[in-house]
Amino acid sequence: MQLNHAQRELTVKIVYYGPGLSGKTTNLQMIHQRTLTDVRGRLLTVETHDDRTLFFDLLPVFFSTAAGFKVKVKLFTVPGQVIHNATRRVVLQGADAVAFIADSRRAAAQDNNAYWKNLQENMRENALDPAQVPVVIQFNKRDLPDSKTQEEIEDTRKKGREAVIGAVAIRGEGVLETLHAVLQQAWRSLDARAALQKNIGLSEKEFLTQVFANIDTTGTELEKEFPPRKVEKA
Ligand SMILES: Nc1nc2c(ncn2[C@@H]2O[C@H](COP(=O)(O)OP(=O)(O)OP(=O)(O)O)[C@@H](O)[C@H]2O)c(=O)[nH]1
Ligand SMILES: [Mg+2]
Repeated sequence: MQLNHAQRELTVKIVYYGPGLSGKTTNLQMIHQRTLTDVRGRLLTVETHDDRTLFFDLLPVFFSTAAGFKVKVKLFTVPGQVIHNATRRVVLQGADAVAFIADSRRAAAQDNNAYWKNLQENMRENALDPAQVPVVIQFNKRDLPDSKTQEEIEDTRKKGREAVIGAVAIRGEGVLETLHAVLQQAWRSLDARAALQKNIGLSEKEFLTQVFANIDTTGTELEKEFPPRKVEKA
């Protein structure tokens, strides 16, 4: 988090983390597609020749609070390929919360576990306390054969303290739900540390409502709580 009182600006950083090809970039692309053009920044992507992220994807969303603070939400993804660990570590610096995108196929379990460990290591390398930085887990690619059953996902949810969300990111399913969960956790953690409500008058409800006022929630679980406005096509 960067809180600049003089400029009345708050920047919240969310990092999408996980193994190669788990669907991190796809999550950001889906969010970008559904975000109003006047508040969204560019989706910057650096791809290698085979479409995999070499550097990172960054998608900023902006709004102003009732109390006159400018809020920037920055969403980053890390490159999942094993050789890019140094880049993963750099991108993770200063993360306020993490969305861990796992591939829900059983065959991917080992990879998921390895990257979960890698996340903890890189948090420590960045002086982030894994116990302090909230993580939301998304089990993506639920459309593919051999993916975990709903029951197995429930089991994971019961075992850990993280929120767990099933998704089919290519169809946009579970994508905004994951974003909502990770932003809610981020707000709560920042409020505990920096008293956002007290210091800048930003409540959890205003934070989430402002973000999702700019995102088309049609057909998602968020539709009722954050009714979509008409979205102009980009
Ligand atoms: N079947 C299926 N394919 C998906 C889903 N989500 C993403 N994909 C595909 O999986 C491939 C990898 O997706 P990316 O979003 O590029 O994965 P990534 O995690 O950003 O990969 P790296 O940047 O290399 O770490 C692409 O071909 C996507 O279209 C899904 O829910 N189901
Ligand atoms: Mg990527």
